[in-house]
Amino acid sequence: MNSSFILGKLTFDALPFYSVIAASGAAVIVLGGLSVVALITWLEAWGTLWRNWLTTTDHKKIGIMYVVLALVMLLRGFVDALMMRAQQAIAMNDPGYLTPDHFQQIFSSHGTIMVFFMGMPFLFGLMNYVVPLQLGARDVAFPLLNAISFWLTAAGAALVMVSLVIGVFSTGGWTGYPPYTELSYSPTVGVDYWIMALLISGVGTTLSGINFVVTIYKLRAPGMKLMHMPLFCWTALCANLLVIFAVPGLTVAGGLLALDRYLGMHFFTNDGGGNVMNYANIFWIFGHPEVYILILPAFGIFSSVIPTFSQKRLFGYTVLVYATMCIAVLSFTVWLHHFFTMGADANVNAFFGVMTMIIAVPTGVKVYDWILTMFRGRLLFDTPMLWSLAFIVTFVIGGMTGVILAIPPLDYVFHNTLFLVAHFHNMLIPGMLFGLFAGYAYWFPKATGFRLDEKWGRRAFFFWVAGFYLAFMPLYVLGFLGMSRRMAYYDQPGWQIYLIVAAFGAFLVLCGIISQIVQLTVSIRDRACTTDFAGDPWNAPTLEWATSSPPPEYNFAVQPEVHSLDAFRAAKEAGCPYPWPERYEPIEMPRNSMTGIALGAVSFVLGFAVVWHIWWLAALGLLGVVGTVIARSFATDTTRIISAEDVAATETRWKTAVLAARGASA
Ligand code: HEM
Ligand SMILES: [Cu+2]
Repeated sequence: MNSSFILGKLTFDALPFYSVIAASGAAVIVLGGLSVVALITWLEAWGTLWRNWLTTTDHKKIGIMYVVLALVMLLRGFVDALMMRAQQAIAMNDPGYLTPDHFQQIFSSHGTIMVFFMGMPFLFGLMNYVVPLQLGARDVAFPLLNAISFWLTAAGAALVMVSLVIGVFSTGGWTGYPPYTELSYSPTVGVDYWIMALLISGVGTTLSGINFVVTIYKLRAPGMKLMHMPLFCWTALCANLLVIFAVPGLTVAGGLLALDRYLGMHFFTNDGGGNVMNYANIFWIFGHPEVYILILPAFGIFSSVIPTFSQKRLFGYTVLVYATMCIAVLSFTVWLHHFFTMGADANVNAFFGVMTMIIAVPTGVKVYDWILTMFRGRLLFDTPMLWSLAFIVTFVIGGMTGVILAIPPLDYVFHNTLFLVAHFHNMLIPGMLFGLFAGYAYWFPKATGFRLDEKWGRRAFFFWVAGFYLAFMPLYVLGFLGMSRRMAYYDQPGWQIYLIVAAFGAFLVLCGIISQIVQLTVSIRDRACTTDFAGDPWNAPTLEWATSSPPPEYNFAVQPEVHSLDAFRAAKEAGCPYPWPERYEPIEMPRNSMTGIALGAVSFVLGFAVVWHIWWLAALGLLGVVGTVIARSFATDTTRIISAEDVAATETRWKTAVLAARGASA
């Protein structure tokens, strides 16, 4: 491709007018973006948005922004999934409605979005909101860095979205394996978009990992030992340690691939002295821990939800903590099971097969602990609990299919078939997404002060679970019938019926997602009836419930003292859940800052310019990154004081509400 100085490789051809489908996708993104902008302008909300959200350094608001980003990306990733399911349902001896190239872009963006721009932001959103509250802390250790991490993640997500309108996305799958993703086989900008999106968001994620580990080690309430932490904090700690050690692997793999593509190096080209197996190893040393980064925090959520809605204590807390640590460590010992068939020695394969199966042991222990927590409990079937129950059953099925894949000779048969696709969706949807939904419903009243509508929540739940089974169980059969993954069309009549059932399942999931959108709307409409300012709607044991809903900016006026596990329950049992100090102290909080959003913006410009080889713009973008950091280093007035009177006023308003709520229930 020719490139000019001004626009690099960017030409009019980059716009998606070559295909109706691509053009409609682009139109949805552009019109969606424009209508959001129009709506904000119409509401005259730019000022509020800027002051209260875009420049915030409050971990709770950053958490909410992460969740919003994740939900938007869930919609995008799901539309991709629906398109693939529709294509495969009709593509029997028929080209269907998607070209093969377009189909490849769709599965690549689907996988990339679901893992990096839906799952990760969703769980970082929940961790952001909840972990400091559960620790009894005022904020995370580095609030500004937290904002920067969020905006870098958003910049990566924006690059993926922009690829829909300007240019193309990668066709190399979510793993981006060379040699296919080398310049000679993938000459378009698609792979470059993929690399830049992952590099930029990867930096954000790594910084976040450091931030959370430091927060958990350093900012626990006075008296709170590590073994007093709620399990969600433990899983967050382990997941973030994995982030620190694993995500740089992705950055290295992506960075080296970029050097191959941009500077003609040969890290991964076999005929140039490189080796593609280096990529497979580096990628999966990241990639396998990544699935535990996604799943461990969800385990933490289930460990909060199940005891609360069984009205019992969590069974086997200590065991669960050690099981979490075991899983975290073991997750680094199994990466080679992702390429059993790529020519390693039989003993090497056997070793990694056994290591893989060993992870089932601590995981199984956890499942027993959850079941024993429910045993003889008085179960309440609110939606967070429903998600947890569906998780336990479905996840066990997925785990068993994982053991099948961990046996190298069987993997020789099943790898690259839809059996594998069925397996990992069977782990990730109940194991991660249902956990995220459970957490969303569980902590929603904390974040907003009112509950989610239960009726629509149940409808969403039933559609999702039925949809999941119909969409993915047929894929196990298709795997047995030998259907490879990533096929745009096929000529085996026996397969089609299963693909039609799977498409119907995806349609049910769509109904589930629509129910969730309705649920949110209805809940906001009816919020007057479900308001819970007092803060403890589920009678829960942990500290995030010991403050108002939503919590004040400073979380706790008086830092709680902790002497045991389940600190808030202990305080309730001792009869003094809410401290009433004689007088309040002024509280110092970080000021807002535009550094985060500015760094996100210039990183986006840098990424976009590099994708299109617009070198002058890339230089400006880089200058912007360095300049923003330097500019920030001159800021001195970075904190502000909330006066003791303001704290007292806020606290009195809340305590009055607590007393009123108690009076109402007594
Ligand atoms: C909720 C409904 C979902 C549906 C209907 C769905 C459907 C699909 C389909 C049809 C494929 C392509 C299969 C093939 O290779 O032929 C796929 C691939 C994939 N999906 Fe999903 N998916 C869903 C949710 C998710 C979620 C929640 C995640 C992750 C968190 C996820 C991660 C992936 C990944 C990583 C791939 C592989 C992409 C690749 O081949 O590079 N999916 N999915
Ligand atoms: Cu793995």
